[in-house]
This record gives sequence, C-alpha cells and structure tokens, in this order.
Amino acid sequence: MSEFIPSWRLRQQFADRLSLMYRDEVPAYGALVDLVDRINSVGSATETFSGARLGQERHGAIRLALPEELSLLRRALGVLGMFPVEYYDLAAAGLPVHSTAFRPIEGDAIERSPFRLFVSLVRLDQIASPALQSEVQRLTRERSVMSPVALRYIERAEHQGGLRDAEGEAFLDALTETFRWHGEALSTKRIYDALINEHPLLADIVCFPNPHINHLTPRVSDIDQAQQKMIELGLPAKAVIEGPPRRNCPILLRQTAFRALEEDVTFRNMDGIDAVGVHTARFGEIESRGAALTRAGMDVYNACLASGNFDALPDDWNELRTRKLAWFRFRPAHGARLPNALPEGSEALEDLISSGAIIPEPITYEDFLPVSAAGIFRSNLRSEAKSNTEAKGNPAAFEEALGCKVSDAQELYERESSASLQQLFAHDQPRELVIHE
Ligand code: OOG
Ligand code: NI
Repeated sequence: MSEFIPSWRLRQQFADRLSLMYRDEVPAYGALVDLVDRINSVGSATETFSGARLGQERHGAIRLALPEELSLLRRALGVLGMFPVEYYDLAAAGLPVHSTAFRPIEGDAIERSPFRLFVSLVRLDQIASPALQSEVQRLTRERSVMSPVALRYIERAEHQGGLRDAEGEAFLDALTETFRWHGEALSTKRIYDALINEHPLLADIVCFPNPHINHLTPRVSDIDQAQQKMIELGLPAKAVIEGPPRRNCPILLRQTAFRALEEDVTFRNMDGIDAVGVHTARFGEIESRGAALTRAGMDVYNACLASGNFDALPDDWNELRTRKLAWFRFRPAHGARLPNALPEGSEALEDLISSGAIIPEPITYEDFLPVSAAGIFRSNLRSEAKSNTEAKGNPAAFEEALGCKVSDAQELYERESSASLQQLFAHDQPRELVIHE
C-alpha cells in the first residue's frame, strides 16, 4: 500500500493551486507576483529573511458566515498541516468580524511550506436591525461551504491518518473549488444594498454562496521598492505601509495593498435573475516579514505604534537578543566543538556566541498584526462604514465555533527557540532536519 502524502506537500500544492486560480481571476495579482519575483531575485538589505522559501511564500484570506463553516475549515486545513494560531479581535477597530490564522506550527514544516490563511468569521450579533438579522439568517441557510466531495476526503483523511496520491489530488481539487469566485449572489440587490449600508463586509460574506479567496499575498524582500514599483505600474497602492517603519533589522510584518477589481454580479429573486451590479471584494497585497518579537518586544512595539516614534525599539540584532525583545534560534558554527550539555548560566552561552561557536538567527514572524489587518480591511472597503467601536472581542465564542483552542504564538516561538538550543548540545542526535511526516 502506498504511503500517505506528507501534509506539507498537500499544503504546498494547495497554495500553488490557489495561486493559479487567483492569477486567472484577478489579473493584477499576476502582475504583482511578477514584480515581486523580480525584486526577490535581486536580493536586498533584508537578506537575513530571504531564504529559499521566499519565492513560493504566500498568505491568503477568506471570510466565513457560520460557526459550522469555521469548524469544517479547521478540519480541512488540519489535513494540510495548518492549525489556528492566535485570536485577532477586530471589534476594537469597528469591524464586525473576528479572526485567526491557520498555519504550520513546527519549524521544519514551516520551512517546507509556510502557507498561511487568515480566516475571519462574521459576527452577526453586530447587525443592528432585527429585520436584516433575519434576512441574513435565511440567506446563510442556503450556503453549503464544503462540497460533499471535499467533506468525504476530510473524513477519510481523519479516519486513515492521511491521504494517498489520487485521494490527495481529488481533495485539493474540491477544496480549491470552495474558494472560487462565482459572481452569483444568493441575495436580491435590495438586501445586498441594505447590507452594504450596514457594513460592506457583511454583504461580502453573507450575500455569496461560498467564501471567495479575497487576496493572496506574496512575500517580498524589499517592500519599499515594491511599493514604488506598484505605483509606477499604476496599481493604486495604499499611501502608507502598515506595520513598523523600514529598519536595518526588520521585525514583524510590513504590508501594503490595493483594491484589485470590480466584479460583475448577478442578483436573484424568486423568479431568477433580479439585477446586475458590481462588487469589490478582491484586492492585491504584498508583505515583508522580519523577526518575531517576544511579549516584551510586542509591548514596546505597541507603545511605539501608539506614539508614532520607534526609537525605543533597538535596531541591532545583538541588542534585540540580549534584551530579550526578539526571538532567536541558534545553530553551531561549521566545525565548532560544543560541550555535551547546555552550560549553566547565560554568560556561558554568551561566551560561545561571542567566540563565534554558536550563531543566533532571528526567527521569522509567522503571524499577523491586528492593527495592520484592520488597516488592510478598511482600505479595501468601498465605503467608509459606520463602525461600532463599543463592541468587544469574544474569543470564547470564536473557539467554540472553531471546535478547539487557538495556539498562542509566543509559546510556539519559545518552543522553537529552546528546541534549537537543546539541539546544539545533543551530540548523539543527528543534526539534520528530522521530518516526521
Ligand atoms: C483579511 C485582512 C487581514 C492581513 O494580511 O492582515 C489580512 C481580509 O481582508 O479578509 O489579510
Ligand atoms: Ni493579508
């Protein structure tokens, strides 16, 4: 009997399929990917973070209407080795959604295919009008997000512990279809307009039969240069790049986006086609990633963001590391002879680092930033929505819909950092990547 396809390969193939589909659906995305490839191939000051994985690296985003959809999606993405990390509260920014990011969580799995999916669930409790609430309930009953074929393979993968060649292909085909844009609304034009007026995100989510992928973001080595090139190409980039300013030591995540296109939509009533219109949902985005910050580092970052002055965040790797503001992994220098056990006390480790026997490397930030995400959401809405900034996040409701807890990103970085340290002194262990899949 043949082996199961490793989940990283399914994840990589899924990302490739989405990318092909999105290139077809949104021509500006193809132009963006080509631009990013050109910049990445030249290299840049942020070389530390431009490893081999840069070329194929993407994140996507989708928005869901119902709690059941979120738990189904969790199961589907579990087959691809992607797990929910962090709860993103967008209520604070006046958006009627809350979110998580599905991604691989082990260092070697991330290296093999770092694909991430930002997934938002609409908060129907944020709809003020009871009449609109019940319209929305009626509409969402007509959705069936996962096709029966996809569901069958999810069940099979869960039961068998994986998928074999032909099964994997069939599953990925069905799953990719789940995110295709169809241009046929479930609702009438009247309800669509009422929802746009309530909040454009609501219309984008509940008026359509399935969650269309709304952007797919390539990672670029030099985002300032890319932003400049986007403007030259006539892609209307946001005026400001979200996230930290340009630095010698890149940290976290910097992003910029543009509204990609207006799409034709047909609306329905009981007798068939009711009206035609346009919908703007899909956009282009690029990002550059730097080092993950520790909790203390995030506190400094958030204070800097609030004050607009980033001087408090040192722009030096050694300082970021010794002040425990950023996460690092450690590797032995070529030919270095290390003791058999981790020496007691931090001085011994520092000595090995300053003598060059141990090389610290910043760990890439794999997650998202709620303030940046809110900026991206907002810049791509057609109208400035009225926003209910009174609303509070509800992680308990989100996790109940999801059917599990979200992982804490800080714990994952800490685990990665200490595992690399342990590995340095475990001489009887092979140093090569151990792939468990
Ligand atoms: C998701 C927006 C958030 C990011 O990169 O921060 C996001 C959405 O528009 O659905 O993708
Ligand atoms: Ni994004």
